[in-house]
Amino acid sequence: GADYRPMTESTLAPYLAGFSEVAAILDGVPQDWKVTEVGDGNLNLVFIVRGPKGALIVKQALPYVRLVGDAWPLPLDRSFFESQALITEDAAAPGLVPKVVLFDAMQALVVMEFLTPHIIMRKGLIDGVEFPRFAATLSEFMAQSLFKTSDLYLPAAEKKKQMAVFCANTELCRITEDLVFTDPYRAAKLNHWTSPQLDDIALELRADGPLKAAAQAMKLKFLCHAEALVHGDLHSGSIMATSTDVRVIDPEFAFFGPMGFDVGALIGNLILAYLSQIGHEDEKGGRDGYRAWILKQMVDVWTLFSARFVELWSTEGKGDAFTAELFADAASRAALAEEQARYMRALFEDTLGFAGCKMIRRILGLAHVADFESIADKDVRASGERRALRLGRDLVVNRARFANIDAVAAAVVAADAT
Ligand code: SR1
Ligand code: MG
Repeated sequence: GADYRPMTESTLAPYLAGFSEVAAILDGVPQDWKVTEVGDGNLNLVFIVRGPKGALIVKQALPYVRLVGDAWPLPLDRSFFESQALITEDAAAPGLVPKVVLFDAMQALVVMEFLTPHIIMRKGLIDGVEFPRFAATLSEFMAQSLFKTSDLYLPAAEKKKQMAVFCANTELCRITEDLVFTDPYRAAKLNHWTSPQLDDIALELRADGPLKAAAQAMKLKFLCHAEALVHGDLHSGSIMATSTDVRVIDPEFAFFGPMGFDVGALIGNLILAYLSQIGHEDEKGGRDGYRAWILKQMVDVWTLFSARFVELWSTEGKGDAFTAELFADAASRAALAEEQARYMRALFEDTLGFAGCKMIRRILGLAHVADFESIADKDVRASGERRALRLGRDLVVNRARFANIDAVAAAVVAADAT
């Protein structure tokens, strides 16, 4: 809009002074508020505002992709989708996302709860930090937020109403469609990788017919399987954690899509964290214990998520799909259990396919991850990335061949040993 202006550390406090709900949390007067811009993501401005009594986060959309610059315009309304998704997720999974204090459409800005002393989980994964509440929290978050926005829980009309809100998040979906599912497999201008170490494998994957066909099958699911409100960017940089608390942040890519896209993003990023440990060994010796912790999180998060999802379906399945009154007798309930197992198997295969796509895009596409980028020795970095590319391909192409999550864990260990 004409009145939109990107905030600065000087202009934010006077602007916020106009909102009593903000002033009530910060306390004091705007002159006392200390504002620091801390955004290091790909898209937005992020400020911490500290007052005498409390602190808040202010996240403001820029009209372009921060990572690339103003040559790549991006709609400001993504902050609306982020605020709506946070509210919907908080209703489905209370306490697992930051509370929204204020959304201002004109300034494309969300004011929300400041999480402290939380750190971005990706940073913790690089530094070898364990987060004891990770698997329990993320499995609960995904089970609740995906189930409660699906046709298994919502009346059809209500789901369609929610879909109508999020279906306008087309530009952010478009980023994913291009950057995750297409660009890594073609000569896209913004692609880059550790060169020359990965030049051969980058070209090999671009010529890999079965991989390209399988990645496009995943893209088609992303485009047309409107199963639930997905976070849309659920990697370890979208998680903030301490030793006692874990929260999910940043759902600006939210839309109604395939559930496996969230679960796969999470699992793919855990695998990237695992395979990048080779670059983060410390002087005290190896990271084997930490590798084992990461792998256990991957197994636990799938195991807990799938069990919780089926439990919610069995106890709260009041949506228009699988109409509860059809399953009143024991024989019908047994048939329902079989169908639930088939559904979870399909979701598992989607999860693996999306995980593999996410791994490949973070190594050959535009947006990389600090897990690998922070490894100074390019040979070491590329050795881990090469393993991740091979395993990513295997997950996408052979997703139907993995018997269970333990088989995936075994493949991760085998990949790391090559
Ligand atoms: C141009 S935006 C690049 C990436 O950053 C976000 O975190 C999403 O993952 C997106 O694909
Ligand atoms: Mg983000």
